Amino acid sequence: MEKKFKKRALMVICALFLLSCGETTKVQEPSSAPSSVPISAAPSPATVRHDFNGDGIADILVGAVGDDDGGTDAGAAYIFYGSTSLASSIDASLANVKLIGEDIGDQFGFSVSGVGDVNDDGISDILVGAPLDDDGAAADAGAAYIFYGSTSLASSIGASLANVKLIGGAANDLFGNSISGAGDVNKDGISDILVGARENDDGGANSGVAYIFYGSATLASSINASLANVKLIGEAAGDRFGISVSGAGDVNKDGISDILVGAALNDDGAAADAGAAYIFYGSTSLASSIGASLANVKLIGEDASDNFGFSVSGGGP
Ligand SMILES: [Ca+2]
Ligand SMILES: [Ca+2]
Ligand SMILES: [Ca+2]
Ligand SMILES: [Ca+2]
Repeated sequence: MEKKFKKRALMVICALFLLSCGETTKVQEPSSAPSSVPISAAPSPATVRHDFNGDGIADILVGAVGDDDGGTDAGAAYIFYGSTSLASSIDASLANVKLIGEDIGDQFGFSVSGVGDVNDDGISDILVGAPLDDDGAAADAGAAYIFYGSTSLASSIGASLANVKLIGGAANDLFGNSISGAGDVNKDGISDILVGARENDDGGANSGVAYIFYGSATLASSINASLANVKLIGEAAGDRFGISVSGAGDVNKDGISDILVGAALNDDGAAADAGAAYIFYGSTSLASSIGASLANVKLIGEDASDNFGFSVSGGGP
């Protein structure tokens, strides 16, 4: 166990080192940076946030990218229900629900988040990313899975049984490397979701993108990234826009939820890889494609290689 921990710590150090090596260095693959997952709270219209089994108590999610139940490194995510009598130590085998990755090497669970009630049935839902999933255009396009919360979730659920599978648009996009609830960014009364694909090339090689999918009572069971409601596109090659995403709450107090996207290798600060983070205000009339240069607010890293924006989180709904 200690050996495993040391290995993990070494991986994190290596990951941080790689990230600071500039645009010519590829950002670490998910396999070497499980600890970089931004775990962020998402706004939810429900009275109790992230209550996945509808008992009025908040629940939690934990990812395990190296779990082998679905094949080597298929990955898994665990749901533990909140309770007034949680034990001081709980083995993962005692989780209330285990969600299991589909295929070898998917790294399902690289990112996990409660996302509010995206299908408008009154119960909070669950989003899990698998950035090395290969079901999209080609290898490592990535995927993210929505599981609807329920008073009767099974104790073990394969990802192929997810209610909705969101599928990356192009090879090596790493769609699902970051995910989050978005709050209700289009103000239609239903929670929306965010999915980052930090190595998408639409704004230049590895500029990265972040997608907004609007919640709906009639989501299809499989949705390609090309059908996202809004696509936010990184400014410049190598920015890794979408390395982190989060609902931001309503930061400009106009009554609509806003969102936050990090781009840890953006170069607009003092020097290379200072990093940046962008705030996009929610609106009833968001364009379907928005370049990051049109963000409402750009937060800019201080010094070279700061990697500002590596993680982001909102302060509340
Ligand atoms: Ca609960
Ligand atoms: Ca729901
Ligand atoms: Ca909405
Ligand atoms: Ca707002």
